[in-house]
Amino acid sequence: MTRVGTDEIIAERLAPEAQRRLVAEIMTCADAAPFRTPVTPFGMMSVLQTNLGSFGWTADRRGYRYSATDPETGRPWPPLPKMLEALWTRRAPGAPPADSCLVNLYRGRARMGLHRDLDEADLAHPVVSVSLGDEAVFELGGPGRRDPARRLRLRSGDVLVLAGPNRRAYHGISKVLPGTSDLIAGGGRLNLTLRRARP
Ligand code: MD3
Ligand code: FE
Repeated sequence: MTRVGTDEIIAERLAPEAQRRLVAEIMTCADAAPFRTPVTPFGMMSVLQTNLGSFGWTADRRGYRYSATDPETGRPWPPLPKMLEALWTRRAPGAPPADSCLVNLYRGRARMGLHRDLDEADLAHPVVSVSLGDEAVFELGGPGRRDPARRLRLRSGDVLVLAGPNRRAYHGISKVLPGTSDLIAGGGRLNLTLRRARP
């Protein structure tokens, strides 16, 4: 059986100074597009979310979609910080520019159940994710809900690239380990997912 090595998913770890700059930029953006608790057809999520970039992932009791405006404010999402544009170009060479960054904030016992990300127009483009703050247990399975999952510890600054078969894999965050980082004021974990949502 062939197993993909961890190095093929975790591409790099950002330096502490870069992590601090990123958190400051994200929190400033969140003043204009505040974090909210998403409600989905399946109930309330435990993470807080907002978005950056041309399109943001939004949910309500009827379903999910990418939207050019924040349904809470009616305004466009804050622009993608230059740092994140550069990270996308470095880690997704050849793909069109990222047009979306979903920001997940895990506080307390927040987690994210197993799911797949299939709302983007072209699943051939990778997803690039950045973990910041407290460590998390990440589960990465296969294309079927019951496929065996690998369990990876994500640490602050880890940059993941999900491409190829992993792009369609079930995945989730089974727990966040409180007190493992002091990067985020008040504790918790931030996750940024950079994507090309539109064709
Ligand atoms: C694997 N976020 O926002 S990041 C999500 O830590 C999401 O907040 C998690 O799953 C988090 O949809 C996991 C790593 C990640 C992101 C996107 C993926 C893994 C992925 C898309 C496809 C496959
Ligand atoms: Fe996901």
